[in-house]
Amino acid sequence: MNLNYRENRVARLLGCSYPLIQGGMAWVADAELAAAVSNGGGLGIIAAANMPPELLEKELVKIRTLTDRPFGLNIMLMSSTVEDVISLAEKYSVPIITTGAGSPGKVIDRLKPCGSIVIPVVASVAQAKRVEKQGADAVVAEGMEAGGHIGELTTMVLIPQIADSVEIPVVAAGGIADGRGVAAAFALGAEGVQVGTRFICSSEATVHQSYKDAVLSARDRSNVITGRTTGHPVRCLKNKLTNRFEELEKEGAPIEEYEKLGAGRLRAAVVEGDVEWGSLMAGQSAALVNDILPAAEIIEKMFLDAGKIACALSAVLSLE
Ligand code: TUI
Repeated sequence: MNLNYRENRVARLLGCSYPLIQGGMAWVADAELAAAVSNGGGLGIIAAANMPPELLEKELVKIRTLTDRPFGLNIMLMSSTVEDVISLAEKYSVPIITTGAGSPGKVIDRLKPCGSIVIPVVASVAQAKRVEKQGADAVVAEGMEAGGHIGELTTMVLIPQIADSVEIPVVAAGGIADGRGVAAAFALGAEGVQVGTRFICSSEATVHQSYKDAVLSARDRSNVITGRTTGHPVRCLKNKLTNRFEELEKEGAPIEEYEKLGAGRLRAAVVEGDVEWGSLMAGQSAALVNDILPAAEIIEKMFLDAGKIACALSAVLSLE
């Protein structure tokens, strides 16, 4: 399919056919998924998360055997291994870096001189303005519909405010899982989208089948945010683990108790398929995900549908 994205700043910046970035989902976003997204015309992302550096290095070597297209690395700034991750990004000349969960100044300073494009994920106008000043090439504006660690604003109100506040391109994230979301994001002022949850249910995601099934059966109110009281709000699918977190929050339990309960829980969900006591990070868009498809088909359908919506809207919204 040939879509006219040559005029799009995000597709040009990424060197991709489509202005789409795959979310840097911890444990989910490995070389297999990232390569499938990149081969499908989007930007595949490997999530460094808290991965031991030697494992991350294997993923960086592996992706080059699976695709020759551009790919990215997501650096989770709260991780204790950030320094090692930056060194690996340098060593393997990773073309594109996204960051999350913190201020990316150090990453921009170290990796831009090596030729990497740096695109921080932010959740407020102030953060977007700050990263632009620090030298970011674009920004992912993530609404609280997203899965995992989130801010407080919805995609609907965050995207237009950030689009009005910065000159660099804005990529919308949070709640986008189909062509309707893509069209809405562009209507709000974004020039690209970041999509996470939808790709949990791609054929190439190596996620445990039970995790995929949990996303497939999610409904409108299947999500919950825990950790507001500890300052680290995280959106997951409801299960025994989130119920226990909520109890701890009501009791005002000490932070060590949360940490003990949460340790290793995301890996348990993704790798072992523990859907009761694992951390099933997923966005509100899980309710929109009803099938497992190859990543390339997901991307192609999203943009085909978005284009149809844009045409239909231009007829409906044009003045007489
Ligand atoms: O980072 C994410 N999502 C994540 S990270 C993650 S791993 C984790 N697990 C448990 C607790 C916490 C993290 C799971 N999901 N999304 C991008 C994102 N970044 N959302 C919000 C932010 C953010 C927050 C603060 C960006 C910048 C920021 O800056 C703080 C500052 O000092 O400016």
